[in-house]
Amino acid sequence: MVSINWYPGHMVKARREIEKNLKMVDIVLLLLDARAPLSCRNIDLERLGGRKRIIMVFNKMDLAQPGSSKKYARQLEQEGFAVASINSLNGQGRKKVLQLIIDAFGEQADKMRARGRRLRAVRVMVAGVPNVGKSTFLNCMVGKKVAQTGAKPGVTRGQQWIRVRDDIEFMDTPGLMWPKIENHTQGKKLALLNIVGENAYNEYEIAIFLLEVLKDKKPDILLEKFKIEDVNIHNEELLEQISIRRGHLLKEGRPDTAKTCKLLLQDFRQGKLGALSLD
Ligand SMILES: Nc1nc2c(ncn2[C@@H]2O[C@H](COP(=O)(O)OP(=O)(O)O)[C@@H](O)[C@H]2O)c(=O)[nH]1
Ligand SMILES: [Mg+2]
Repeated sequence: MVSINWYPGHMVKARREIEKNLKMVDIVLLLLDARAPLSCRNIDLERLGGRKRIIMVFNKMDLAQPGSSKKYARQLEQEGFAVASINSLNGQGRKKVLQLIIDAFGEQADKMRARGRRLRAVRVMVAGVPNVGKSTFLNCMVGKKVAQTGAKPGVTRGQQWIRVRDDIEFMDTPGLMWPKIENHTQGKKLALLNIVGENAYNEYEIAIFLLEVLKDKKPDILLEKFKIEDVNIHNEELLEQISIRRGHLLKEGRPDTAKTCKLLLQDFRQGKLGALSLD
């Protein structure tokens, strides 16, 4: 099992903050990593949302295999969620997300109009696991830099609304939530996606897991990029061969597998192994 060293204090605080913020929004937009949307889900948050509309957005679509994303999008749609995919780095898919927000607010907007009330902008809270791209997504939706990306979650300032259009505003602090880890494989996926924090897992174990995924889904990467002749060998041997092919050697000439593990994880996370889905 990937042992996860959580900090319960932070988790409790984050949950309380989400609960408080939920009262102020119409819609929760749950950001999921398109490479493992189901593993990033958080039933706890879905419950906290109560009867509020939840929109599921697969972020980092550029890094996922389209067939896999489609399959899970359909599955979530069958569960009754609105689903869209986006690449927050270039804005691909942005329009559909805006449309889903307007659609999800439609019924409530009609009610407000019927009661003769002035229509206000729909309020949206973005939520998701660490590193899923909440800040990047917010900046993408707004069209300018309003949230710091790649940084550790910061201290919450006073509540502010970020206007995306006249009819849509986002809460400026995304709801940070930790994934609920139900099993060993999910834990490994979340570690590989850089969601659980590097102190919580063993790089060797996660790199071996990545090799297994590659063997299964993209053996071409092993054959062509790493010049492996036969992928049907033991994982340890495969790792050593990759070390040698990439020139990761210790002084005595032995393969430096620790270095290779680190770089394999980095390559995957930077998209250098191409689109690769985990779920
Ligand atoms: N390839 C790709 N990377 C993304 C996308 N969205 C965010 N990222 C990257 O994911 C990392 C984490 O993003 P950030 O917005 O800081 O995540 P947060 O912790 O959820 O706020 C950063 O390195 C972003 O550049 C995307 O759609 N595609
Ligand atoms: Mg952030």
